[in-house]
Amino acid sequence: MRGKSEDRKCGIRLMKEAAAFPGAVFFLALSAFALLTTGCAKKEEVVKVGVAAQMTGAEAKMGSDFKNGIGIAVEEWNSKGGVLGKKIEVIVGDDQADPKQAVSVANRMVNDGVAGVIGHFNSSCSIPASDVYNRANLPMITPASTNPLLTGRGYGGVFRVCGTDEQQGKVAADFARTRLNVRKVAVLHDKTTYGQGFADLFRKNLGAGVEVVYYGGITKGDKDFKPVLTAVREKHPDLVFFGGIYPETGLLVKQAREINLAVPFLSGDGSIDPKFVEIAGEKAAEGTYLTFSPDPHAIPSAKAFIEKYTAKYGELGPYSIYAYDAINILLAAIKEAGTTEGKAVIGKLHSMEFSGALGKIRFTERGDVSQLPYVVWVTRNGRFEEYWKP
Ligand code: ABU
Repeated sequence: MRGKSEDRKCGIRLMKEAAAFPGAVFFLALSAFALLTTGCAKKEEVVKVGVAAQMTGAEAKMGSDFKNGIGIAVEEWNSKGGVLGKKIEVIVGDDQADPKQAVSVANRMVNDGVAGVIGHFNSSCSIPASDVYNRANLPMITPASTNPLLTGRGYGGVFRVCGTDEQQGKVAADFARTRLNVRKVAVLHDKTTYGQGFADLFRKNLGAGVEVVYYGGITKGDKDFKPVLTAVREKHPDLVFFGGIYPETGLLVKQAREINLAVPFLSGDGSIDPKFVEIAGEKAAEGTYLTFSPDPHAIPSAKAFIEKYTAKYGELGPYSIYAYDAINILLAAIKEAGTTEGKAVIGKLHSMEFSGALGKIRFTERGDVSQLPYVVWVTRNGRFEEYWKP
């Protein structure tokens, strides 16, 4: 019989192994089998929870941010005995920001017997994966997927602790029209569910006084955006909006400056990460606007988590604290339900009010948070600071 501290070590080792390789859930299954046969962990002795996001590739920073926030929460729960009298084990799934991989990860999570999943990051992954979780009555809470469709299909067990692009698109458009007083806007997106959806909601909310002089998609993973930026420059916009994630936002901003397209850029929550500045370069990134929720450093209930996170991992990732709240809500619902049975846990998630690091969280019938404001941030000297509130 192995001791409790050894069980905990096993859980941490699984997480590290899983994060290190693409197709991590498959690898994890092999690792788990080996551990079971050596007696390191017995299936019935743990409650498994899943974290699913891109753990490898250009956006891997976002997956790490999830994993780090969840790791802190699970350590806290395990130090107090776990949940339902069992230790909690985190199963990591690498969806590689790819919708097909996300479905494969979701199936593996179901087969592995997790009690719920925190994830995914990309709306284009969360939406198809949620079909799998819904069929299995498995609760899913995304920290970061903002596309409205995710919670718009009547799936009772799909939740998010972030806002939606309906909110974010309106705030971005109000800012462009009333604060920047733009008259001509170029709208770019990365052709993903999130990127194009956000761009379309931004465009919809601009109103009649603002002309969209250029609208088009770029391809994720491409490295040369100068042809599209040259076409944008010929339309003389006052502002370039981009719906997408920081690897492409960084390159777009950098290359825009290189071809003397000097107008401001406006993007959103998928780009507000130090990696954006690293890719664009501090000089090119200066003055870029980004919509996101308000600074958690100003929220008293977030202080303890932020201190713990920064001491362990360095700078807080944009969605680390959302992942922390999401796993805590899931574990609190399991505890209140007194079981890991999916329908019972989902019922608790709908009825409970949770005091999280970000404040009080209650889910609407759709599974959205009842309130989450957006503000506009600006990039100054390589850092992000709050700039405008609607
Ligand atoms: N919300 C930012 C990026 C994640 C997504 O919704 O695709």
